[in-house]
Amino acid sequence: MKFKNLPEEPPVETRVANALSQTQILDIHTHLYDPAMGKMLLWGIDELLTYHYLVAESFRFFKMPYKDFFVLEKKQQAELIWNELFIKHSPISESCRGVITTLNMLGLDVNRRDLNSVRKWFAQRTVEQHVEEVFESANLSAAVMTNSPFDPEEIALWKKGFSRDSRFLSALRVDPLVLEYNSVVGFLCQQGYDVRSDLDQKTRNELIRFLHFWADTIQPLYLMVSLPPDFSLDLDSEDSSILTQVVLPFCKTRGLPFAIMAGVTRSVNPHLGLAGDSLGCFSIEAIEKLCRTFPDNKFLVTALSRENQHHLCVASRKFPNLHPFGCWWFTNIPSLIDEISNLRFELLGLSFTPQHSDARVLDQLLYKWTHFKESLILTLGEKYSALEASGWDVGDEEIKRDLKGLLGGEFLQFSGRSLI
Ligand code: FIX
Ligand code: ZN
Repeated sequence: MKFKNLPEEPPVETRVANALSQTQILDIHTHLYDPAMGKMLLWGIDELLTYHYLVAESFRFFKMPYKDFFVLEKKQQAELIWNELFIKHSPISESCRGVITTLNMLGLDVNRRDLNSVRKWFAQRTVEQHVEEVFESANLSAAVMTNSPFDPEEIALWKKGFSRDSRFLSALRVDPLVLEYNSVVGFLCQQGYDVRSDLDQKTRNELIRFLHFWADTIQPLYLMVSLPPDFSLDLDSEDSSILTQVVLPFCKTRGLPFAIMAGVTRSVNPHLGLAGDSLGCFSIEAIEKLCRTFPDNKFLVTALSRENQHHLCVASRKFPNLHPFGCWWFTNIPSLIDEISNLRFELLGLSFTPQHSDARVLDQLLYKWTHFKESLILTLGEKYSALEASGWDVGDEEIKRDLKGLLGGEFLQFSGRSLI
């Protein structure tokens, strides 16, 4: 008797990698901007090299006073960073390797160690061409911007109006309102809102009118804030009054999720500017209380400290109105991405969004997503292998379905939006 030779199925990691290469990503949090917003959209080698992650790492080696560095032109800063982190040392940190992955994906020869030839290459490109190539190569369908209604440059652009690029979606960032209300009262009055320091009914209504105006103008997918570790979410605390009396009621009315990026301590070293922020443990108990007290609100939450990750997963098991997302900033390193994704897969299955890029420079989409995919192929591959060992065959279409959910679909579902 003859047996038909069944073709051997490729290893599950290969099947995940194949499915991944066919899955478009919705990047749910970046600091990128619609190209129509002009110079707000950063791209190119000098922006890549002066990313605040690399500035912080350079000062581990630099011997110069902080201010001598910050007064320099961006090009000169980039040269100092390139020499220190790429020429005098091997660029093994995650952010340094990111520059190498990025340049390589753009087809540049990094082994020449020649910054000027890289600069020349970028100088010949247009932003339109670059957006096209980066989105295609990273396989992104869209990226969510971080839009501030308190930034004069942005306000002017939105008020003037522009034709939007559908690949750039928006999110309304309300940090100054939530964290330092008193310091924006004057600004809000100038903008025509009749508000006072006191949160009386009139002021609350006016703040809600302000939020409606911005939601109508930019059509955000969600509202958002980054909170310090010691921020109190208690209902009767002064800290949370704007959040609980203005922002959450507004989000509920508009059906918009509220995103909390929890645990950033701003400016622990003020000399370093944007690179000077650190982290602390946030109270996940407070997040649980928020989800319990506001069951009609939806919360997207990411946490900066490693210690918060397990509790955040457990909290998400308890509250369907809580959606954990991303490996943010200091957790966006391979060892922690593996660890956090494993925790989430094991405790939540597929009901979360494992990553966002937080890209500040367009080109960073290339490395941030490539490095994340390297991890996902292994972590998810391992979960499927274990499942197969338990007797459940996983089909290729099922893998595709799951990846679609992880890379944007679950977020859209949670937000009450249709799949794109
Ligand atoms: O609050 C945020 O959105 C943070 O992501 C930024 O403030 C931070 O500077 C950053 O770029 C982290 O990746
Ligand atoms: Zn961010």
